[in-house]
Amino acid sequence: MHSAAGHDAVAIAREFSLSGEVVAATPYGSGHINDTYKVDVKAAGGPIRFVLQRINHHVFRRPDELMANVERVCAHAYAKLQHAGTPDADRRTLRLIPTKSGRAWHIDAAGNRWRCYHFIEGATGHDVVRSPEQAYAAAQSFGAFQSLLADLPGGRLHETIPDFHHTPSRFARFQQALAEDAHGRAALAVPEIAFALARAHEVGVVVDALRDGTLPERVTHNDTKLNNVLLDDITQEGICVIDLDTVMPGSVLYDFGDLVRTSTSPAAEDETDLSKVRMQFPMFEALVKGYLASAGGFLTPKEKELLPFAGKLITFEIGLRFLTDWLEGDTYFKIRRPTHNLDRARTQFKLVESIEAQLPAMQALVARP
Ligand code: ADP
Ligand code: GN1
Ligand code: MG
Repeated sequence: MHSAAGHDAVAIAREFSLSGEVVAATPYGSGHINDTYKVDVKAAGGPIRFVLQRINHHVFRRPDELMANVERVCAHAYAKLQHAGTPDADRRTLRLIPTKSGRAWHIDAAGNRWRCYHFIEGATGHDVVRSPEQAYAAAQSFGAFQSLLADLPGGRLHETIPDFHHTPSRFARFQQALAEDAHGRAALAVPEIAFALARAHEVGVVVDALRDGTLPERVTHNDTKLNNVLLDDITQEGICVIDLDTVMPGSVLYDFGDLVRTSTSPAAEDETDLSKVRMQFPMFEALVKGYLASAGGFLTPKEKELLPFAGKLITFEIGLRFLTDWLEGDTYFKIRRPTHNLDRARTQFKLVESIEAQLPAMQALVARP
């Protein structure tokens, strides 16, 4: 079976050691970057499922370094969970399935890199938050993930996308796209462009502090959107952090911030009715509680103090990236309609406004002993 993208995912799946007969491979999930397939396998003990992914090598220019990171992260996390006697360690971290020739990933004839994971059953990644309990669970999981990787051996991880969360570089790229206006689209985004330009002075807060040492570098996830943690379908507990492509050195503030971006508004990331977009304080409260429950032990006072601002900063950064991609002609994020990236940018900026209006209250909450 060939997918819409033209890949024979069944044939690729058969390259991996899947202990049974591959019967189908179906496009799966709502990620913006990689191609993900659910693989159905007929095994002796009954049907089992796997996840097969093609790494987007236009986004990840050094896919072999990326896979080396993922291999190290999965192995370390799994070993620690097992060592701690975690009863369901198999569901608590991604585990790579090797290829039939014993490699951690497969390279097809066209040079695409493919990997295969065990399927985490009975858990779901949500695009929109539905309850403070979900927000708590997501934040607790990402804090636990950071904690698990704090003692990762083997030296610094590769930077899979250099300057990924360097907000000033993202701003400079936006300015360049605006100056070029290669597709004549700037005229259609006048208020959004003005909104972005008015916030130039704030973009350096985290990277400046990382550079002068007032914030520490840690192993972070860097893409902590709500749908990158699977929550148990019955208990809603955080089960497994996924999407490990951007795990690399960074600031925990961008991790916490992306939880604020994706887990406080009742609207989808691409909602076009902006009246629905807002930062809901009870969700923020739950995020702080969940995050401090697992990360509170290692955060510095400055990291803690900047948690609310981080929510605003990354929502602005991702809004800028969507706006830049719109100006550049939609070359980066997958889109499903012509104005998709502009719609996404508008939603992010509306959320930035809502966070700005509530920032003093958010800061007061975090400052409480
Ligand atoms: P992308 O980088 O495109 O966002 P992800 O790694 O987040 O790709 O995977 C896309 C979707 O596939 C996720 O949102 C999740 O729903 C699903 N998924 C990924 N890995 C697994 C897994 N091991 N078990 C179950 N579902 C998974
Ligand atoms: C992309 O891969 P996915 O869909 O989880 C993007 C993130 C953005 C996010 C916006 C490697 O994440 O940085 O925050 O879209 N990933 C990459 O939804 O650029
Ligand atoms: Mg994802």
